[in-house]
Formats: sequence, C-alpha cells, structure tokens
Amino acid sequence: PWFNFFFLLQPSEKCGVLNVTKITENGKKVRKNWMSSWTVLQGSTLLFAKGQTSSSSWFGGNQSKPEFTVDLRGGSVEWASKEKSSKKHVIELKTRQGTELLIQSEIDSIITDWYKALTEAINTHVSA
Ligand code: I3S
Repeated sequence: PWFNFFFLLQPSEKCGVLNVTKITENGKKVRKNWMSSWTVLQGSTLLFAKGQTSSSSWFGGNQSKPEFTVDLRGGSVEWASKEKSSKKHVIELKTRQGTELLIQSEIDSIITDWYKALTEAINTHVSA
C-alpha cells in the first residue's frame, strides 16, 4: 500500500504504543473509546494503527492499515485537565480540523517524550 512507501522513504521520528481516544471529531463531541494504538510521528503527520504491537508488521502485510491519521499543522497540545480524563499522564491534542484526541501512557517518561515530540512537530510544521 501507498503508506508503506511513505514509511520506507522517511524513517519515523518517533513511534510506540499509546492509549488513545477521540473526544471530538470535526467539532462534534464523540463518545470516548480508549484503545491501545501503535502510534507513529512523521513530520507533521501522526498515525494511529489499532492493535499494532510490532513495527515489523508495517512492512509485510495487509494488516497494517492505519486506523487514522492526524495532521498536526495548526494544532496544539497541552496536558489534559482532570475533567477530560481520570487517567494519569494524558495529553490533549487539538487539530485545526476540529478533532480532539486524548493520548495517554501509564509510563510518564514515555508520555513526556511524546509531549515534547508533538510540541516540536507542531512548532516545526507551523502551516502548510
Ligand atoms: O469522560 P468520561 O465519559 O467519564 O469517560 C469515561 C468513559 O468514556 C468510559 O466509557 P463508557 O462511558 O463508555 O463506559 C471509559 O471506560 C473511561 O475510560 C472514560 O474515562 P477516562 O477518565 O478513563 O478517560
């Protein structure tokens, strides 16, 4: 598939398993659905693949369809308030398109690194 070429040409800046849920889609509130997701940051694009646990499967099979991608340009990240989630270490990511995601890891060093990486990606790729 096309996205395998994308991945082969540009090594990802960061990847790993995170818990993620959408809370808003195109400006509309949606029901939370936390899922463990293989997450890849590449340039201004963040990809989530449901249930992905190993990077090797990205290159082999047809099971590697991204669940969804997020364009970080014009977006923002902040630490989520207690009202947004009862979980610890939650990042709130807002896109210019009006999608809001919560991203979480039980391991605070992991989520801190993602916070830095996402902030950096947003600042680097300010606009189109
Ligand atoms: O913000 P909420 O509605 O308290 O979020 C919780 C619910 O989405 C719950 O699912 P159901 O309402 O479908 O049973 C989830 O299981 C929880 O994880 C959500 O809260 P946290 O605080 O974990 O984000």
